[in-house]
Amino acid sequence: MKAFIFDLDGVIVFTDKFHYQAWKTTADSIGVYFDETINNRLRGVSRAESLEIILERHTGILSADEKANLMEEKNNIYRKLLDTMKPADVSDEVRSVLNKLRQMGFKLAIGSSSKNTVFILEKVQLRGAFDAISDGNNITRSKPDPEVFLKAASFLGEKPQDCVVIEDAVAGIDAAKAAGMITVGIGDAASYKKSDYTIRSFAELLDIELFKEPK
Ligand code: B16
Ligand code: MG
Repeated sequence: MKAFIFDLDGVIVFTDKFHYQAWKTTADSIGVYFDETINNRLRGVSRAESLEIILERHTGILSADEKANLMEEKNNIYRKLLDTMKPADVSDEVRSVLNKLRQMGFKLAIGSSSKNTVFILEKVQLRGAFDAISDGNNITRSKPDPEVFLKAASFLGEKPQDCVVIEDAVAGIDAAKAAGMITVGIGDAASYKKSDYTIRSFAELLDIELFKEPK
């Protein structure tokens, strides 16, 4: 293994509560029912696809402009919430594991669907922890398509088969497998059968026997 590619939301930081608040306000503004169960379906899914999931409960038809306005409204609310983030929002455990992996000589990258990746990393002072960032701004197809992870490997100058992906979303594990990478599931993805390895805490990443055959 030469490199580790980390998903952002649900792995390094936990911004799902902010996504929820922002989508809830936006859904309320057009009278569409939205709750935390529906919010769980938005994990790892792009902004545009998230809106389509929310609009499953909308009776009328919205134009492309109306949808773009709703996404902008949601993102403005979300960015205000992200603006409250600070370095303490990343655990010492996460920082310590990233430092240890780097000391061991591994390259580190982010592979996220979010277009707010750099903003978030700067707020929590982790921008410098990664050698490359592949995110929602450099892809045309979102997870489960492998594009975001293949671009991350390419930015790092590594072959896909030499990369390990750490993901919390089922769509993210599918994307990493489609890219030919080794997968580590955490959170929701810890119980997903396509995860080659599962971890219950971030620190367990250092205990995985990555050089043995996966289960
Ligand atoms: P944005 P990840 C994903 O981040 C989130 O899990 C998902 O809920 C969100 O819709 C998506 O980013 C797009 O985010 O609106 O900021 O571009 O898990 O891929 O790091
Ligand atoms: Mg995620």
